[in-house]
Amino acid sequence: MSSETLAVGQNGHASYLDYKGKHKGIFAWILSTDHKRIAILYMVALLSWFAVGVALGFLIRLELLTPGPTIVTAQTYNEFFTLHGVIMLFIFVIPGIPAVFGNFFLPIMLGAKDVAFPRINLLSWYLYVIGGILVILSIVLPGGAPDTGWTFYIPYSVRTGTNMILCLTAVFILGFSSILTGLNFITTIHRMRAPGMGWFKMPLFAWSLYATGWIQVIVTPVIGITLLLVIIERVFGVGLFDPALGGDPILFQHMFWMYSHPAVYIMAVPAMGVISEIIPVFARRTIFGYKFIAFSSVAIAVFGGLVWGHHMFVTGMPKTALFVFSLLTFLVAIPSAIKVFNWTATLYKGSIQLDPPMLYALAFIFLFSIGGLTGVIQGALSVDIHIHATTFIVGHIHYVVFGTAGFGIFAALHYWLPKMFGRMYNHKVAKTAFWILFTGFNVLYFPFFIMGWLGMPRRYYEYLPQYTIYHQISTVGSWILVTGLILMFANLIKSIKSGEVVTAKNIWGGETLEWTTTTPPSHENFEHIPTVTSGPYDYKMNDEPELVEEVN
Ligand code: HEM
Ligand SMILES: [Cu+2]
Repeated sequence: MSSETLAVGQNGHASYLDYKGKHKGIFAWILSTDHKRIAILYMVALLSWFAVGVALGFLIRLELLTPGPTIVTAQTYNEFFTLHGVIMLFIFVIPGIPAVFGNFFLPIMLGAKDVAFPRINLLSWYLYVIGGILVILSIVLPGGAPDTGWTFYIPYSVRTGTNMILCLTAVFILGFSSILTGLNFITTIHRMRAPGMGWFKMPLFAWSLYATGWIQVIVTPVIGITLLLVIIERVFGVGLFDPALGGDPILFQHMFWMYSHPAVYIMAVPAMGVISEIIPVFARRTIFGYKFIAFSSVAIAVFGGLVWGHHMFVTGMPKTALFVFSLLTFLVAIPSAIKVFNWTATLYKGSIQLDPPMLYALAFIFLFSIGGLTGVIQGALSVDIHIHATTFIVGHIHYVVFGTAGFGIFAALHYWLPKMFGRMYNHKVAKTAFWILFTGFNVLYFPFFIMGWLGMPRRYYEYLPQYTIYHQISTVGSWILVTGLILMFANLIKSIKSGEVVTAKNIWGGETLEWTTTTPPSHENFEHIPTVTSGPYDYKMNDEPELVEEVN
């Protein structure tokens, strides 16, 4: 950090970036228990992994440019899509928003000095890093990178000779990191809200982390145990899942999806929380239906735990089970639709400002709607039998996961990064990058729906010539998308180094507590713990942000 960045807070305390504790240099960061520093540690690690994941996605698309072999062998292709899925899901979007923005802003938004268990918080980060290192080892050690797909389906995951144990252990450890973060946030929300901040005066981002925390704590142990059992089966040859040993492969699928469906909400609900913060600020209106948004997070957490069977419609489940899982899947769409309705109602008659965070928030609503509606299509039994294991599903995955958690992270970066570092990015570049990214996204992923509908299987290295046109459009889309990503990150990184200094506390004109602290916040967040008297979005129409001029 240059000395300029280390703006001394208006209350005379040094900012958290500048704070001098017991340790020096890098140790002042990797041994810090300050939630804000831990958030930055997570951010650096997460975004580096994202770059790796994107590179793999880019290579997968390059391979699919022509119907036959293009750049790699079939085995390498299998490793690519496995690692791409494992990295993007378990290392990028699942920890994503809670680990970075939850850590940084939850305590501040509640008027607290830190999370409930700061040391456990640091431990979560270490577990996260260890999990990541194990994934790297599984790639580079002899034996070869995992090639089962991110779902680790039995029996192949028991029989393949690749480094499965390392990879499974990695996901197991990453799960612990996730559980500890969830536990920490639940306790923080219960115990550390500022005086006056009742449950319904809590920002919606806090509600979303609360619901997410419970999902993390309840369902993550299920995947932990499941993967442990696969390891035991591989090492000792006990027949738990592999039919050749007398096991039941369908049991594995049940256990896997009992976690992995709710995991979608571990990714999406915090992103919905971010969007619920951004929309009222840039529409200059009180959020419509606060309680509906808050409770729909909880409803999603509850119903999301009951629908895992929709991943298994073709496994020969009893008809009653098929019917019940399909019905519940339709029901879970309701709380999601409630959120979309409330965001839209907030926008209606608002005075909308299309600053970069708002552009990402609006894109989120659009992409999430496509992802959600295609999910309802897949939830219909007869249709799913036709499109199961086609690229239609991969299209849906990307709209739902990348479109929500990914765009949620981008929205949050543009909204909160200036607060975190006290420097503003270039708005024109940010908007240009957004449009390139948004165009690339749709050109890349929309063809997945069409060719999947026509029968193109997912995870295939080669394809019949009639699919060529869709694959080529999609690959061109990946080039556009990656251009947008590079531009977006270059702009943000440049801003941290040399962007215009921002000292205003309330950069966008928000009403939540993080906008009452200095920019960047001081080590202890607040000089005095605030007493909360009004709701989080009591929007006064004539409130103006302190920094309104465009920074170019
Ligand atoms: C947040 C970002 C992303 C997430 C969470 C994500 C997640 C995933 C997951 C879970 C799969 C596995 C699907 C399966 O099991 O069949 C997958 C496949 C794929 N991803 Fe991504 N992805 C992301 C970004 C990208 C990017 C940036 C690209 C391209 C530049 C990309 C291209 C692909 C392709 C082409 C496949 C299909 C592989 C195949 O079916 O053979 N993804 N992605
Ligand atoms: Cu699901």
